Amino acid sequence: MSSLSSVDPQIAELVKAEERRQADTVKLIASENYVSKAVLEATGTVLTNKYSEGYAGKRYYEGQQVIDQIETLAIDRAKSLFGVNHANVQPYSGSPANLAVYMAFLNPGDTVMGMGLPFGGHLTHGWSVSATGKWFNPVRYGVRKDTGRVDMDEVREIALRERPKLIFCGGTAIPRTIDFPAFAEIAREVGAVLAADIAHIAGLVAGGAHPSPVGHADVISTTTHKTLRGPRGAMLMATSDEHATALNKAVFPGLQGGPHNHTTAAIAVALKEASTDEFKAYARQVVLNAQALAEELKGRGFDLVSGGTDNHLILFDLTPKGIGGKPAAQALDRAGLETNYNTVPFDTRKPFDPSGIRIGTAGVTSRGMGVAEMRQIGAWIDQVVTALAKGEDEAEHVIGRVHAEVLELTSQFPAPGL
Ligand code: DSN
Repeated sequence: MSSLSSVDPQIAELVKAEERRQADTVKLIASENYVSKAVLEATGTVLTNKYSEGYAGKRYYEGQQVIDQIETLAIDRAKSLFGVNHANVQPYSGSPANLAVYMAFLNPGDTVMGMGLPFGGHLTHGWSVSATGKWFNPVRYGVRKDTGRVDMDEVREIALRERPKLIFCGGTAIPRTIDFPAFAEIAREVGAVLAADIAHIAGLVAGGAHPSPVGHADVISTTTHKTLRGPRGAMLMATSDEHATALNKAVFPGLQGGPHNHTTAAIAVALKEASTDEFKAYARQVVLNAQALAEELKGRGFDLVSGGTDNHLILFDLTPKGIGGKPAAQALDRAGLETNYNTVPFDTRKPFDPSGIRIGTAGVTSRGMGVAEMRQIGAWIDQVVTALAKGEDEAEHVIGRVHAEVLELTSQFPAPGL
């Protein structure tokens, strides 16, 4: 970063500080990962200088000789990796991608059905504070209180009653396998478009560690930076060509201007990386690690939503431990264990001070950590949380000790790209 250091040493120092922080921390945020050096390099290229409104072969600016090739490569790699006929790699991120799905299929006021935010859905699946909940008519499904899992009979009942035009499955805090065929059957029965939001599990789907929505969902929306381990970006895909034009038009000119070409190139690189056997092994290990960590936490008396996990994500309720999710997440962060506080289904507390914590294993698995390290991390989480429940003084001592041990562990597992 020699140019950055001389032009803007302040920003250069802050970037270095963030790099150090990421290296020294056990990243357990379920939606984050570490991209490869190749992905980082692609994002920092001259492609950022170019405007390319439109699509390959039909742009509104000249000079697309190279950009067209890059975007076509990204599209072809997405189609081949996920086994779809159509891919659009231009959405800036997950929320704009989902908004494009509304733009393609709905008119303002139409009914959309999605998982409620407190149950693990996403804001853009029709939650009240989102434009999607204000401009459309949202109806919601959740999970059963006794199982912590989606009840497909209940989903069907709501769909038959409310007749949504669009149904979202998937979300941000779902530790269990999404039953795409069952959602597809319900969508067909009520004549709705089914959108599978696989943002969290895209890498697992690509690596064969979670069933694919291809052949079931009409549209598949995903970010590219979570388990898929690409740059911050998103894609919209469709099994068939039927909806290709509507989706493309919704992204541009419906919602966006010029695509971020440097991101498109980095998405292409990430998709190439995700098509390797090494990535398949990574995806399997992400799940094995999450299951080992879940078992460790369960054995230590943690209340896991749905009792465990089928994917990369674990959600637990700290109510039985006698503290809230926020103070626990803050204490864990001071110990070098980075998580986020999260609502749990039927939470009686507010989203900014909820009962739960959400963790995931995509980042730690990218560093090469395995089951033994997951057990250690589970023990640390328990030690910090238990100490915090006893009071701040007790906690400070334990946090200091755990932090020193975390630094020792992270030094043995260098993160990709750093
Ligand atoms: N912010 C993402 C997550 O953490 O799951 C969803 O948008």
